Amino acid sequence: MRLYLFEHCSICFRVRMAAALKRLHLQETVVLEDDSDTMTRLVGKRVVPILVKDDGQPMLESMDMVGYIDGLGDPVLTGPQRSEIAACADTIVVKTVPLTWPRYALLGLPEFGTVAALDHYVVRKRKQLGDLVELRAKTREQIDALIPELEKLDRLIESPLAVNGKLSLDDIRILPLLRSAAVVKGLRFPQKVREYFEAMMERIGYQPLPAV
Ligand SMILES: N[C@@H](CCC(=O)N[C@@H](CS)C(=O)NCC(=O)O)C(=O)O
Repeated sequence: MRLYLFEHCSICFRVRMAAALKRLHLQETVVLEDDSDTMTRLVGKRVVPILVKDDGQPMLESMDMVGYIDGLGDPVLTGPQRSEIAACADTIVVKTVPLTWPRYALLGLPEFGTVAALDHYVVRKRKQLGDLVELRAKTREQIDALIPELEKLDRLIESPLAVNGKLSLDDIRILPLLRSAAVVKGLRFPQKVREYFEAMMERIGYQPLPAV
């Protein structure tokens, strides 16, 4: 199986996380940000993640990929899900985007491995969100807006090794968002969020991305 991804992409990280929890090796291809041709050739549009199964069939939806991977052998994502966690994930995404999108461009990630790829990202994100430097200058307010959402999550976390006490799809919803938020230097996770982030990243064998 081969996963096409961007290193910074939290949705791609869902799939990598599921594979790591299953101790299943995924071949990975990091697509250059401006390499729309590779994505279009595989699935007819510009999107990642793309999981190409061993039979050559591509999958397009990350949660389907997670379900597919978890269904190989004994499933591990068998715990209960809570609607409060999904709701929390939805608000955390909204509050982290203005912090994380302007920073990914600074991290030297492989999808930005050429000047053209990096500029392609900056131009696209500027159209969607505004000037990235101006956004970074608003870091303090953006962190202040995010903290209450992380505190809500903090109150919901049941164990450092599973947000609901037993691994579930909610962990797949939450951990990739924390990995993204952790690129923000100066953002301090509340205690249970920090313990969960550190324990889960260690469990799946991933280092956090650099923080800037
Ligand atoms: N429904 C898809 C959504 C995937 C998605 O939104 N991917 C983003 C990742 S950055 C994307 O490909 N955006 C288009 C782009 O970067 O041009 C899934 O969950 O797998």
